Amino acid sequence: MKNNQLIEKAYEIAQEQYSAIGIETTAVLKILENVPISIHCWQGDDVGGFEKPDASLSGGGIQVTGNYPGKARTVAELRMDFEKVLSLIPGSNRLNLHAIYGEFGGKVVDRDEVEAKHFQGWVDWAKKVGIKLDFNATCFSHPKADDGYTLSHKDKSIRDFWIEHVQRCREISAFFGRELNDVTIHDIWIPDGSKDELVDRFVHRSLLKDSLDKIFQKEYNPSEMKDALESKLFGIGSESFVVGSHDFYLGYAAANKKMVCLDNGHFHPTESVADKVSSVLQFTDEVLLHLTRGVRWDSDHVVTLNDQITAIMHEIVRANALDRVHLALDFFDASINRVGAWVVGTRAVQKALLFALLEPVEKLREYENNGQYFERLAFLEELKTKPFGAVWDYYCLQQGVIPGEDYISEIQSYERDVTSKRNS
Ligand code: RNT
Ligand code: ZN
Repeated sequence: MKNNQLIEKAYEIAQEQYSAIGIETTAVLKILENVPISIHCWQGDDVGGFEKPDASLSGGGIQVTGNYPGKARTVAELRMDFEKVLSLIPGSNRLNLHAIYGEFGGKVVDRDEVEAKHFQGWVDWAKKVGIKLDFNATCFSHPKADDGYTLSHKDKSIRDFWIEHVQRCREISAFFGRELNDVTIHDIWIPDGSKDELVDRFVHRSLLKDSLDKIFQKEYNPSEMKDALESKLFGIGSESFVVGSHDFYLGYAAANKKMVCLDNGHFHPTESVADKVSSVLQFTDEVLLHLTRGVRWDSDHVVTLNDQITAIMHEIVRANALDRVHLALDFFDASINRVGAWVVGTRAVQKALLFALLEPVEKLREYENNGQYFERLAFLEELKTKPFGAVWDYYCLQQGVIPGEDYISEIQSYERDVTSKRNS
């Protein structure tokens, strides 16, 4: 039997099995198809960007490891690689850009000079490819970030420089939103913090608050752009103190009607980001997630279908909050094929979401409400081995995307024909 026929046959059986527990797979696949994943551009070139001079990852509290050959060296190569990625993942997804990825025409354009025109090419391309865009200010990899502070710097001129940058990035975000007819989410993450013990915690946090107030003075139409604030627990070089902590941004977001960005690499490893969804959504309308895989620390490994990601998706679905939670990716692995890394990570998130959507929540809730806790536990265990892989394969087929592991050879040919020919 041909592979596709096998997939269809397996799906028919899976469909019946899910139907028996009250889940209609066709309806589930319709939902899945309409949940976009905001795919980060920076997996394609190790967070390098296209500034002149090169914005190499420094002064930023983030690190990329690995030197696998074939990384995108130009905007054209990055777009080409990303189009390859899009051809291998189902659904309609988004591209998440950083300010250092503009087209600066070989000129030195400092961060306080970035403009919408530097991103016109991305907008034209996005229209052509049919995707929407998200955006990020780049407050790292810059001499003015080298001593570890940006928006909370004690030197006003440095603060003002970064305020100007972020204001411009919000403007660019609104431009994306208008041009592409869909809200662009602008995420602010800053590396500010200290390697060693710090005395002036209060001062830095009040400076950050003040900078944010200035940044948000200009209001944008929420159909064009929305703001998110991303916290962190620690970084390389900011082990003892991070200005933009979770408490800080959660407070700021709740008081100022912004959303927080929860990056699941940015918490203590035993802390559950899944558990935060139902708390945060009581006080802010929406939330942005940066999905990643921290191995022992915030290591930004490629997302896989693991307990953490599955738990997050369960929480979103059980809270009926798919329209209030924005899913974005944040990992960068330079030690393996980068296009492959992108595809593995995106598909893993989509699989986790499918897994969560295939859960008969009502039945579980009924057990819970009746105090039938053994029944709840047993059912949850059984759900783990239902044939969800058959539904996933069928979904890929239906979306015109290679199902199963057959996409590996697609990436191998792309490597052979394209990326391996690039000298870095
Ligand atoms: C860093 C944050 C942030 C970055 C990107 C590149 O710790 O997670 O989201 O990874 O902006
Ligand atoms: Zn992040």
